[in-house]
Amino acid sequence: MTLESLEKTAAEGPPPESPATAGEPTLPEPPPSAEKRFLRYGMMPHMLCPGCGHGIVFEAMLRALSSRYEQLDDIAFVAGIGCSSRVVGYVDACTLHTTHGRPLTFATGLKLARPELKVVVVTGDGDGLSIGGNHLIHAARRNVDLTCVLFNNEIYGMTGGQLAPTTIPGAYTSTSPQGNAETPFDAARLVEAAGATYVARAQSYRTREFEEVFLQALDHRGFSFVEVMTDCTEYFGRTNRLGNGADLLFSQARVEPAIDADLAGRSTLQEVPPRPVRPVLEMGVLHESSRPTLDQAMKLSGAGS
Ligand SMILES: Cc1ncc(C[n+]2csc(CCOP(=O)(O)OP(=O)(O)O)c2C)c(N)n1
Ligand code: SF4
Ligand SMILES: [Mg+2]
Repeated sequence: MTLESLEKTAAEGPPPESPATAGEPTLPEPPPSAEKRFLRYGMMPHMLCPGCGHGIVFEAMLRALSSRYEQLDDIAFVAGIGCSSRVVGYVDACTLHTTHGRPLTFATGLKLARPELKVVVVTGDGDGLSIGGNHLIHAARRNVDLTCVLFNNEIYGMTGGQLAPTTIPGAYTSTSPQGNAETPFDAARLVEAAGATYVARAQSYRTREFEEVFLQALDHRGFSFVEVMTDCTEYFGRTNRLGNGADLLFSQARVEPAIDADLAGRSTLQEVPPRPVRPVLEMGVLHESSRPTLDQAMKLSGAGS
């Protein structure tokens, strides 16, 4: 159903009763919610699995954008390849679906050529930290004036659940059938050390906080990075027997000691099996600083003239 037809239905009210439903109460379809204004209806249905954390984060992104913008004509969304990267195709804005691991290179060129655009890169932990890891640290080092949102589901979702550089120790994946023996990256701290001037971490479990740091990142001048913990129900969840999408969200909450204590007494909470153990992660704004952006530094050196 298109946005226009939704609006038309909402304005006209319910269709006439058919004999089968005669007598039953019918309600008009609700008007589209604010964040749905920015959906590309022609791209529906989307390809995300039921319960996938990426959908929760994507909806939160749209909600944050709709709280700030009437239209998205001055924002360009750039993504690589992966289930996370795929979501930019569903935003009604300027979008660029690039090659695996390279969204930051396309985005850097775009920002230098069209400085008036706000550029937002959406990447995954495989896209941004494996094949694209080198581009990520250099974009941070150069302080390119853009926002990068990295959806970290600790696995390669799109290609069948392979080990990623973010997979937690002990986790089973299709390429670590004995359990992961490697030490994962701390994406946020890596990017901070490389020179990013705004770094935050959020969870799909608490979307309001994600929306807040996402908007702050958009306002920041320089390389802003938001790592958002999400869950792949199909591969990470099933392979590690962590339950369904809701169970996975609870397991995210339990890496925060304060929330864990609050949830521990609730009988509805399904116990998370002991392996793999999710590490306690710092959330919120982890770093904020200011220094010349790549375009400013180029102008100062005469390279950009
Ligand atoms: C050059 C190249 N190598 C490998 C692939 C296969 N590939 C596509 S997506 C992907 C991993 C994506 O993982 P991530 O970025 O974490 O996204 P997720 O699906 O987990 O959201 C891989 C290896 C590719 N498309 N191109
Ligand atoms: S494979 Fe995993 S990451 Fe990809 S859409 Fe399904 S649940 Fe989400
Ligand atoms: Mg991933």
